[in-house]
Amino acid sequence: MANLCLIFGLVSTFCYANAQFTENWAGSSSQTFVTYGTHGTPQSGFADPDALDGRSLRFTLNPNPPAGVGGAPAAETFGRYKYGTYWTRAKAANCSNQPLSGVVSGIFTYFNDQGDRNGNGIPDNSEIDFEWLCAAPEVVHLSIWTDYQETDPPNIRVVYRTIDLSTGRVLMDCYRERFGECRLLSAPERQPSQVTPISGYDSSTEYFWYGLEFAADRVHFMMRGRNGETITLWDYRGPTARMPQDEMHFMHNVWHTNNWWPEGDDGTMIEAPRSPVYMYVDSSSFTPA
Ligand SMILES: [Ca+2]
Ligand SMILES: [Ca+2]
Repeated sequence: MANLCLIFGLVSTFCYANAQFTENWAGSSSQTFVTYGTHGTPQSGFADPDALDGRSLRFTLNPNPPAGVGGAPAAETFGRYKYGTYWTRAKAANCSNQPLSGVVSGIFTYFNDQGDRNGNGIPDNSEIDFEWLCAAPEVVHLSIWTDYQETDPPNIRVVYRTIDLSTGRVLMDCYRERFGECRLLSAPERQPSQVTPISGYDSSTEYFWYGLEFAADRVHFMMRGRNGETITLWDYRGPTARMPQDEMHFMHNVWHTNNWWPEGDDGTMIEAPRSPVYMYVDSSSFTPA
């Protein structure tokens, strides 16, 4: 149906929901994404010499922003999607002028209407994430969420992988029902055990393509190396119960965290940024399976 929509140029909700799209962020607005944010500003069409087409979406996170993801400058698709392939060329927030800043850059899929379609008694939280802490820009955090309940502490269901991409070393493979806990994943849930390193990788100084293939039996996190080669970060083949069950918005954002710090730190690396912080998105696409 996607092809028919493209061939005939049909415009309907049905075609829109099924059409593949690419958003290069060259214009001042998008037909595919809504942008917003009270803790900063999304600016599409930003003149960016490092963007392939000279234009990007630049998120500015204001100095001294309130902590938390609410209010983050963000881009979110109007439509919701499930199985298919997602790619984004992006550069995460850089805080080298204040290395203890607690700032998260995210590329992710998300939907949460507090329903419980997987029937485990916990509100569903369908979400698949790439995230970077600016205090450790060589490390990528990958996660696959199914549930999140706003209790104290929160009741969560998430599988999680952390990789130092400058060395290719997998720092953590976990299943969690509580923050901080780490239950061992089964073998099909933690492949590959070692990732192809990218020499000098720094998510905050260089653009890279990050990709996600979501299928009924697989969540495949990928990126492209400097020569265009595809690198598998995590080829997750876990039980269906650990994969999102809803169609999700495709999103990007940047925000201040005051309770998440890099592994090995003692919680000092979560200062509020005192000057503006920027995340850049050059191109974003979704292709249905
Ligand atoms: Ca649930
Ligand atoms: Ca662009």
